[in-house]
Amino acid sequence: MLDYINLKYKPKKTDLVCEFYVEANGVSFEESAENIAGESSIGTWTDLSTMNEKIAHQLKPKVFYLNEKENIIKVAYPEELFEPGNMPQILSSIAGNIYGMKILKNLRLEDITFTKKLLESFPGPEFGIAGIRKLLKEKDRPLIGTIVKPKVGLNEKQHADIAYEAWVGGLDIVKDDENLSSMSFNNFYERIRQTLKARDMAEVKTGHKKIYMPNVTSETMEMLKRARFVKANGGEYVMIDILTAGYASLQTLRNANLGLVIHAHRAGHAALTRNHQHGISMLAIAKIARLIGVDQLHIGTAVGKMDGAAIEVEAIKNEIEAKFVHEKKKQHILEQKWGNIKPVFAVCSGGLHPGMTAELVKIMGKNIIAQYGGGCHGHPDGTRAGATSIQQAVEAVMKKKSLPEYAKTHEELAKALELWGCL
Ligand code: CAP
Ligand code: MG
Repeated sequence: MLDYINLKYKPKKTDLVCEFYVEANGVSFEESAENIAGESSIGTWTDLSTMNEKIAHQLKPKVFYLNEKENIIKVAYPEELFEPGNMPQILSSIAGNIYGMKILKNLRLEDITFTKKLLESFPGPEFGIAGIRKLLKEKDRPLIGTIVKPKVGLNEKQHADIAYEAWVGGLDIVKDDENLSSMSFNNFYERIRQTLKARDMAEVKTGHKKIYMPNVTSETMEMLKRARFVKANGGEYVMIDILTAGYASLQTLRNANLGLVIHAHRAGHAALTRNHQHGISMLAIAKIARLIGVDQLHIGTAVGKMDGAAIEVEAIKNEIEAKFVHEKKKQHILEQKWGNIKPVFAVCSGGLHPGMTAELVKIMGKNIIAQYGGGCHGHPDGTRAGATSIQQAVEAVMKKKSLPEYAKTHEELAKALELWGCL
């Protein structure tokens, strides 16, 4: 073994630093740390005749922090171990083979701190929060949207009609669901044509900017073809499922520089993030996505149907004491100053209805995109009324009025609050 533990070592600016949660299996905590550092960089299970002083000296990572009580280690990796601008390579190192080692019972990559050189090797978001607010001409309030529901099953015309109802009802954004791409009953190209036409009509009718986020998730060549088609038909946005499509695919979409806002859905993230003893934290995923260049990212709601404690969800977005991250350091990953890398808009979605809006804004702040799927189309009077009830809920929050109070003079909101037991 190369003796990777050096508790006196102070990470350099040229070191990429990882924080891992570690549970050893039949070996000491120190031995597990040695193996993590080795297998994620230059080592393997035995000493090597092919190893030389130069490699060991220049590329050996250092385990500079060991906290057996809290199961935390920190490793500083020289940045030469990583190819700039290649996220799959970076993750094949620090989030690769190490998960399969028998000497570990559990392993979770909690956090990554990239170096300046690596940060600068990725473009980050093209638009970011400021660019999106400029596009929508909305400076202050949360942006509101819906997902056309049912997730799949509607044909192109039904999809476009429902989108129109949602926009005219008062929502800014309509998006496809994560599992809607190009189906036998709903062709991508035809859906885009019809839904963008519906968007134009809704803009004329309301006098407001409206956004459609078509899901271009597919094989990479086809994905680019679909994204270019969106652009050619006057679309401003695309959506991609970043985990199932993969980071290389996301890089392809971003690096194509199509001038489209990128909405990142995180379907499948919980396979990595949900078990707090194993996998990859959402915090780390958020950093990766921001660096590659998504403009908007699903981070959870804290109040809706999906798992994710308020403190954890908030920590990804806001500057707070993040209890789940060890040593209680400040985290504000999406909006943190990262050189020229723009801030990412946090998307809160999953099980939201108008009655949750005040609590959501209290936890997450106003700089969010709130999406209501069932919470819009589940309204007793249909999609348009559902959209209006959401708009009214946001209005109430902005005017600092309680939702039940505001509902006294706003029928759509009243019906939504009644349906979901908030009156
Ligand atoms: C929301 C949603 C999103 C979830 C994913 C859905 O719909 O479209 O996919 O938000 O969760 O299908 O569930 P509802 P997350 O409003 O009807 O729940 O954002 O946590 O990744
Ligand atoms: Mg969905």
